[in-house]
Amino acid sequence: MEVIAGAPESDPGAVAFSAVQAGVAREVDIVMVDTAGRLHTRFNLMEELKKVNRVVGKAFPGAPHQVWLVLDATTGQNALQQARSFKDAVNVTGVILTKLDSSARGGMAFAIQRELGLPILFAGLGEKPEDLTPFDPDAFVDGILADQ
Ligand SMILES: Nc1nc2c(ncn2[C@@H]2O[C@H](COP(=O)(O)OP(=O)(O)OP(=O)(O)O)[C@@H](O)[C@H]2O)c(=O)[nH]1
Ligand SMILES: [Mg+2]
Repeated sequence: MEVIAGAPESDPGAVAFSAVQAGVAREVDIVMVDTAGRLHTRFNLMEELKKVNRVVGKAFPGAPHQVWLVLDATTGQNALQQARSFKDAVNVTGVILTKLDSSARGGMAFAIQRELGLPILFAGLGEKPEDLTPFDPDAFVDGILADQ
């Protein structure tokens, strides 16, 4: 895996653009753009995110093919409002729900699906890389019922 990073303070859109260009030139299968977390209420940062989304499509028509939103399960109900804003801004296609290990609020998984119509792709169950696991809805529901 190769990492393309910009200098500190460089424009995230420009970094994403050159990363996708490099990916096309090197004929890689996947380019992942990891954006910094931000509050959905910060106008400028949301505009910056939209720009990243736009420019990767200029570097490779049709990109981004997927947009994943990482949500912290300990955030509770407020996470839904956040998710709505991100979905409106950059057409989110899927969710990664982290910190399910430290939260009794797994109920958010149902709300994400019901109110946003977005699939949960991965669940975070701890701090190690292997704790990020494909989300298994059946096992998740069984786990909740077993806790009662
Ligand atoms: N217990 C637990 N800790 C997690 C989980 N996911 C992430 N963390 C921890 O949360 C902290 C922040 O994780 P990051 O992956 O840096 O979060 P991020 O969303 O990339 O943050 P920014 O890039 O700063 O926006 C780290 O200490 C992680 O180890 C999880 O599922 N469970
Ligand atoms: Mg990060």
